[in-house]
Amino acid sequence: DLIVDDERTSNTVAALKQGILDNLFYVVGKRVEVATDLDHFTALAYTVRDRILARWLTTREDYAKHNVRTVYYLSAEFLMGPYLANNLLNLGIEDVIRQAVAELDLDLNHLIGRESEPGLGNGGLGRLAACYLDSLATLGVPAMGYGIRYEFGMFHQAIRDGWQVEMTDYWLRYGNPWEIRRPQACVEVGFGGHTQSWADSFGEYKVLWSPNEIVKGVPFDTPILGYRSGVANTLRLWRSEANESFYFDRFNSGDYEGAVGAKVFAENISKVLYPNDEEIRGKELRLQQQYFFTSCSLQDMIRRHETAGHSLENFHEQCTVQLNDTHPSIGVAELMRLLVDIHGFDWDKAWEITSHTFNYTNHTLLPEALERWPLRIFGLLLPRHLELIYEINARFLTIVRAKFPNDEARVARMSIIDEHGERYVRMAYLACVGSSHINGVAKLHTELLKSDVLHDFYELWPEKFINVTNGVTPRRWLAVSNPEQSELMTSKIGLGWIGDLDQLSQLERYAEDSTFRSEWRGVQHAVKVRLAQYIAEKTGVSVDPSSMFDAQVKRIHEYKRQHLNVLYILTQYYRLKKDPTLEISPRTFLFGGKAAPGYFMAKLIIKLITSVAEVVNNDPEVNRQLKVVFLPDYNVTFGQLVYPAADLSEQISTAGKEASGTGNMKFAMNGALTIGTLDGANIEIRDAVGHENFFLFGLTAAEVAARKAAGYHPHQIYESNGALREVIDGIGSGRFSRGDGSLFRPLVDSLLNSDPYLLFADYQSYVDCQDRVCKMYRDPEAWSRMSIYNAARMGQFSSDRSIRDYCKDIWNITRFEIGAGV
Ligand code: 26Q
Repeated sequence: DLIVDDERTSNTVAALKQGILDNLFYVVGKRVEVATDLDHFTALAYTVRDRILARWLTTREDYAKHNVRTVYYLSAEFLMGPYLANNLLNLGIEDVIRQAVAELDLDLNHLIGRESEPGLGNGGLGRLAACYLDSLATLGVPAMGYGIRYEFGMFHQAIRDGWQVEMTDYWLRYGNPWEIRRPQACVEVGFGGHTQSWADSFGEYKVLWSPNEIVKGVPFDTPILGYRSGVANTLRLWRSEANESFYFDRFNSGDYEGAVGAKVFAENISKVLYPNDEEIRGKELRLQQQYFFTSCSLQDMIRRHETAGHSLENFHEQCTVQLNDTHPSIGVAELMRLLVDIHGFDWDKAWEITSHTFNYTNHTLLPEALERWPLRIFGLLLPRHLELIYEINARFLTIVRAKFPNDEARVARMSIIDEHGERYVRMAYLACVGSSHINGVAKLHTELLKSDVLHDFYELWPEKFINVTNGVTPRRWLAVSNPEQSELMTSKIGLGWIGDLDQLSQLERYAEDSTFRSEWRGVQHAVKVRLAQYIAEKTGVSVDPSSMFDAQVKRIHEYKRQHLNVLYILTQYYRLKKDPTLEISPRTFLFGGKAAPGYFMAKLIIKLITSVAEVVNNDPEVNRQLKVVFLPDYNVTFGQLVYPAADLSEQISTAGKEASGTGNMKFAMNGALTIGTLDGANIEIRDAVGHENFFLFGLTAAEVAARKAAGYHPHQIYESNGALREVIDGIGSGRFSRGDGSLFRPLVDSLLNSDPYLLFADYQSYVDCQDRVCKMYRDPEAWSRMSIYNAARMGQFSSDRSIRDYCKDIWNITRFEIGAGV
């Protein structure tokens, strides 16, 4: 036998150096003398990949031996972030690599910084998928992520004249050393056309779908390492390409335009990630993307299942599919099509398999964000699926009528087809009907799904609903991003916390140890210096690392209320203008986040932040106590810099609007204190860290609903609160926009007239709470104590816990024998 994992891939410094030089020469094709940083990064990445391959292939064989269920995580987004540092940690070769690289006169941190991140996601939902892949591999769960290999990921954001400008993200420009193209595993996906039905010779009803276009899906695989588990799972992303025979048929028959058109159609599908814009409805390409990757993935699963020698009848026993929101929910109809039309199953058996295969995770409470597709568009693109959905719906509504007789209003409310006015397919309802389990992503969110958004479905199938609170991976978000704090923690409690975050509780006793607290502050300061340098380089603004770092980084959205944060900044600004001798804790307000390109109000909020920053930072009367920084192009890489450096984490959404939040967890793990509302996972974080270690303000979700029901009048609050009035008048008058009183009018008018996210109702409570924060920061001992308790009590917010919950409550996976301890 040929041994591939031999001395060529051993982890001695000498072998690693040789590996880097070999890869530089044979793969990158450069001599050392002319190699750039990027060449060195690429050679290093290949050297690391060489050390992943053996376990990647072995993992597959091990899973096959154990014959356990496989989890397929279907997601339109995977926001992976850079791989190199994470792979080094998970392999356990960071130290030897650092030395090997140093002996080649290179700097590892510098090379790590050369990697451009695959930003194939918008925000929380895509990043959650990435954290879950990390935990699945760490726990040794047989799992595969399926998604789209977008050629252009999330746009890059620049700030010009204070406004957001979008630029394309060509992340593949210099190649991607982590992926392997697998052209032999390609599949075909049809679009458009028509259906024909007939009775076959046995009198059975048959349907043939003849699509107009056939597109090829080509998989690109990336290994996903577990943390020291010996496991490497796979992320399989599909790229759409022209189907050659389909293309040449047209070409040869003289239909040149048709041939070129087909090629353009095919290659367009995986071209670009959609930002989660306000008005997405009717974007046909988005539906094409969703069907494309879902169909590719299901066909691939069936092929793998059959190749392993299993019968399709047992599909749901071997495979479980998690739908990351409704984006892949067309899979319910697609699996029915594959089973009934292609594999000849009868309806009932096919439905048994399908409905036991899928599970659906919901990520939103905003009714306007629930995905629905106009019937006309849907029927033109997927005529067969629409027929199947009608049939699924008819049978489903029979069940509704049986359980709730004489309640046609309920039937209309629950129908998968929305028949009020223009007709739509309601994707969340399709997902609910086709899934065994439906889960929310935090306790409050799941309760609100049951009582509100999906209440009718809860009444029909209460047993389907469960909660799985989100989590984040402590590997990337602590061990990789915050080496300073990690080292200090490890020096006291050992390394075990990285694979078992509950062990952080052993830090609790150090909260009362003043020596440790002072070490804790030393670490925090060092990390802040690191961020301050970066800010100076990127923006030219100098910030004081001993000021409080107050951070709000997340997508810009009215419900997340970045503008409430601004109202507080301006409140402080006016207080200082009136009394320059006022003693407050110097604070640096850090903002980061992208606005959807078509979301005008979000873009105006960015302009407001940058405008306020310009005034505040240049006013010598206040700029020793207040600094405001908007950091352009917030992404995973920058997140890794900012979470560790924050003293205060802003989690200030209107209660009942943020499904969970995950940045809240990343901050708290890194020792930041939270100022937050009782929303999403904030509630569980506060219960975990202790109410005395959390700055709470604002209305509860129930109070928000009651205020709205009673008739909410923001103008009355404006009239009766002098400080608020001064701030709003300042913004409205042009004081922060060089005298232009019209610039922020839409924002001010929206607040005064409707204020849909209740900023005014929460304003005073927020200001009072911020004043408590200020006071507390002046007592470093008390602050550090609270900070340590926060970090020490975050164990349950590891994505390892979330994945264990999914295994137990949804996927019915009870054995973890592959990874553990290998
Ligand atoms: C839908 C249709 C067409 C185009 C885009 C979209 C689209 C894309 C992305 C809709 C939504 C998203 C992303 C949603 C998201 O990130 N939700 C967040 O999910 C997190 C993980 O569960 C939660 O923590 C956040 O509370 C939730 O806002």
